[in-house]
Amino acid sequence: MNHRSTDDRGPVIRPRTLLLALAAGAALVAPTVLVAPAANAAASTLGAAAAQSGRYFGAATNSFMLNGQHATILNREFNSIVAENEMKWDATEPQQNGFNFTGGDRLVAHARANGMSVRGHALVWHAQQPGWAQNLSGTALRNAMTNHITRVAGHFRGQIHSWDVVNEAFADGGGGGRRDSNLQRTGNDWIEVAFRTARAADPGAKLCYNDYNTDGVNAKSTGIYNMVRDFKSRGVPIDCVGFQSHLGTTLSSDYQANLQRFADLGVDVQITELDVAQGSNQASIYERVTRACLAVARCTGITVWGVRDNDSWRRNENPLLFDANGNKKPAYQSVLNALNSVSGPNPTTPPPTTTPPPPTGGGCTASVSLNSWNGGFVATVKVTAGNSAIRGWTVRVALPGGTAITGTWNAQASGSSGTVNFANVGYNGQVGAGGSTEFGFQGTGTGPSGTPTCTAS
Ligand code: G2I
Repeated sequence: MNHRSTDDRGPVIRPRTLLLALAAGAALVAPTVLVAPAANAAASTLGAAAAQSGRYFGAATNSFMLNGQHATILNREFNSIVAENEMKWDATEPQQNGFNFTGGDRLVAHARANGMSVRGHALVWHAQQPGWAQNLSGTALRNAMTNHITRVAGHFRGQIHSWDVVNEAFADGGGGGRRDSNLQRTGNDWIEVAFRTARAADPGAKLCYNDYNTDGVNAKSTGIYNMVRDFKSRGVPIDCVGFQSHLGTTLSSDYQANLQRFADLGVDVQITELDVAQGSNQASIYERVTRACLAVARCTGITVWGVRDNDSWRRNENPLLFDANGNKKPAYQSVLNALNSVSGPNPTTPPPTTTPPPPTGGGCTASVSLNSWNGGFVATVKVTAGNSAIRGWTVRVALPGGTAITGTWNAQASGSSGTVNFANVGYNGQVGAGGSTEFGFQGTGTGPSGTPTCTAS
């Protein structure tokens, strides 16, 4: 299917326009201008070309760059933007609980005014933390992290198509393990807590894990792969993985295969910070990355990390698609051609299932597993159907005095303290005989103790 939007078809006089022109008495000197566009007319900008297969093509920018030639190219070529720096922790929360959304808001407003979508970058990261957070540890840092995510993702709620919830948490080198950081030292579960908190704050955004040096099957990408697989199996809300793709003069031959293995776990993949060192291979590496994304149905878009070479954090490597004078480079043409060579597959979510609802009946049980620290907790509740399928469930949980729920995922809570009923949401009420599903909630104070009761419908 061709999803090309009308704005890339060039000036075409359509029959209706022609009739109106005639009715208005306009002179019609050249009726042959009534030419339909070729079915496979090439799009002339990156964004329009990517949109032919339902993908976005974005660029990193900064609010102070939204003028002159940078803005002209940005608005013409791209249909998505990401804040290069202005949505990071140091920029958005310079004092603890003192938030500044000026730059981020300007970027979102610019995107809206120009019909672009916005990626969010990045809620939590070991780098670019404000000084006050760098000096925190343990529970104080954990609580600061969840507060930061809640406030920032909450502020931009509904305006961000994908958030980099956690950035660069894995170590380089051969081990495939986590990077040491103040966040990692709060406990290995910090990443899943971050994702759960982000889901509660902006349920409509795709939630991504984002990292670099993951441009093929290697120890680091495999460590991340194992984490994503684990998250999916336990119902931790992760929707996408970002591959930064800050590339040199070579590209791993299994770049596409690596994207595909993540997609096969049931997450979207996105190329999030693409730039490629200038050299004889620049255009071909850009092209191969683009073709790899197009070949993976769940690769939903590409973002380049800047517009012109002189805008880049690697400016002495001239790694972008436009030179310092704003001219299109050979790499630009290779990307555009690649995007135009494919009109599908469209990134899709799996087709809706047509399985008939199971019959009413059968009971259920629920069990809680708790991650708690001094002052807060995350509870994961497993709901298991008895020996017949169920159509819905309600789990009743008694919370100790002083405990308050601050976020719930995969369930609807009746309140935030005391005895709380959690009911299934639309997509997880049906559970087959002996099958199970998970929901969770987090809060301040002490987590629930004892076994909750489960009622099936
Ligand atoms: O390092 C390249 C990227 C790797 N992945 C995560 C990205 O967030 C990261 O972007 C870069 C920006 O391109 C730089 O512009 O992140 C750097 C660190 O946050 C950014 O550099 C910083 C400078 O180091 C600071 O001195 C400066 O105050 O930009 C800041 C704001 O201009």
